[in-house]
Amino acid sequence: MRLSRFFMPILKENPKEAEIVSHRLMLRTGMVRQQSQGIYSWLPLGKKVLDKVNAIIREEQNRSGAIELLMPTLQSAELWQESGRYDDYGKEMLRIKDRQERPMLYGPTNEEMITDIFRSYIKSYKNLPLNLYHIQLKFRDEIRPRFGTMRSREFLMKDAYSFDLNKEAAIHAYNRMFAAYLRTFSRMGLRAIPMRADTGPIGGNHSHEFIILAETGESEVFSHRDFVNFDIPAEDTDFDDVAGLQAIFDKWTSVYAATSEMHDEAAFNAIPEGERLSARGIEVGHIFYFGTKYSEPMGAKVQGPDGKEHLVHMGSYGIGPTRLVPAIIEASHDENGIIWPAAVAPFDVVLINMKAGDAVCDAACERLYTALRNAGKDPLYDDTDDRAGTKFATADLIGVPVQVIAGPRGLANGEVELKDRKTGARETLTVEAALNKLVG
Ligand code: P5A
Repeated sequence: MRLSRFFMPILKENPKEAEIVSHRLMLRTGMVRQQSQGIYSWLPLGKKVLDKVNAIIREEQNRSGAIELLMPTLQSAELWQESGRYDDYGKEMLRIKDRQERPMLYGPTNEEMITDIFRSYIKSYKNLPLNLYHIQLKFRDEIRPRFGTMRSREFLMKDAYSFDLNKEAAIHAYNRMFAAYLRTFSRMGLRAIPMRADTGPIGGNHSHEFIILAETGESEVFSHRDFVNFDIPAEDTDFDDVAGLQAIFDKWTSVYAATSEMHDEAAFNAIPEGERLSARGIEVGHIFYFGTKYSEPMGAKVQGPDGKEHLVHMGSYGIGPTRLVPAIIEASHDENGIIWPAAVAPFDVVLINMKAGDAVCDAACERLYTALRNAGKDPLYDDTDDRAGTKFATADLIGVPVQVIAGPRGLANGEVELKDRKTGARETLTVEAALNKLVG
C-alpha cells in the first residue's frame, strides 16, 4: 500500500478523552473512530489488525475441531422467552420492535439461537460431538463503556457452542477450547492466564476467564507466578486425545489463579510470599460449561446409544477480538507508539522514502516495494512528501515490526537502513541484501 493513497488519519495531538495508552494510540493512529458512545468504526489500519486477530482465532478454532457458521445480530425475543433469559438479562439488552410490533433484540450472545439451530437438525448421538462458532457483532448496553474498544457497547465476539451426549464428553469439549485458547493468545504474543471465574448471566459452574496481565486491566487478579513458565500446547496437539487434553487442563489449573469475584484469601496466602502475584488484568476470553441449562427449557435432545432421549450437555466459549486489539497494545508499546507482534501487525514492513521526488530514492523505493509485494509481503510505502522526521515518527507510532529507510546519502553507496521497531537495532545493508533479509 502506498501511504499517499491509503486512508490513515493520524492525529497530531493526543486525544483528551483517552484514559489508557491503547485507547490513545488507537485514536492517534486512526485505527478506530467513535461513532456514538461505545460504538466504533474500524478504519483501514485498525481493520487490518482486527482481520489478523480474527484469522488466528479462526485457525485455532478450526484446528480444535470447531466449525464456523454465521448467525444474525438481530434475534427474536421468543427464543429468549423460551430459555427464561428475556426478563433476566435486564437493561444490558437492547430491545427493539420491528414494523409488526414484534419484539426483537440485538444479540448480546447466542446460546438460545444456536440451541434452536441444533434442535432443528440434530436428533442422534451419532452427530456428536459438535462445536459451532461464529465471529459476529454483539451489543450490550453497558453502564460504563470505556477505554475505547476495550469495553464498548457494540463489539465483536468469537462465540463457540459445544454439544455433547453427557457431562464427560462435554468436559472434553471444554478442554479442547481451553487448549485452543492458550494457543490463540500465545500466537498473538500474549500470555493469558486461565482463572476460575464467576459465570454471571451465561450460567453453569465450571468456568475460566483468560486474563492478560496489564496495569490498566479492569479485573483484579491473584495468582501464582509459575504461570509464566508453563508450556503452550504445541501445533500438533491431538484434540481427540482425551487424556492428553485433560493433562493440559490439569497442569494449567494446578496452581492458584482467580479473579477478585472468586478469590480465596486463604488459598492465596498459602502460596509462598515471593511467588504470589497480585495484579490487574484484562479478560480476553471466557469459557463456560453449563450442562443442560439451555437444552432443558428449549428441548434440545438426542437419541443415545441406549435408544433413549438425552438432553445435550452444552458449553459456550467467548473471545473478544475488538478487546484483544487494545489488549495487545497495552502489552506491547513504548513512548513512541505501538510495537505490533509480527503475527498481528497491520503491515509487514514500512518503507520510508526520505526524499520523495528524488530520482534515486524513488527508483530504489519502487524496486523494494515491488520486490516485497512480489514476494508476498504486505509493505506500507511512505511515498508522501512529509519531512523525514515526520515519517520516522509515524512509522514508530503505527508500530510495524520492520522499517526500511531509504535516503539519498545511503543510496549513493547503494545502501538502505533496516530498523527493528521493537529493539531499535539498526543495520545498513545494500538494497539487495536488505531484500534478501526481508523476504529470506
Ligand atoms: C461465551 C460465548 C459469553 O458471552 N456466551 C457466548 C459467553 N461470555 S462473556 O464473557 O460474556 O463474553 C465473552 C468475551 O467477549 C468479550 N467482551 C467484550 N469485549 C468488548 N466490549 C465488551 N463490552 C465486552 N463484553 C465481553 C470479552 O473478551 C469476553 O471474554
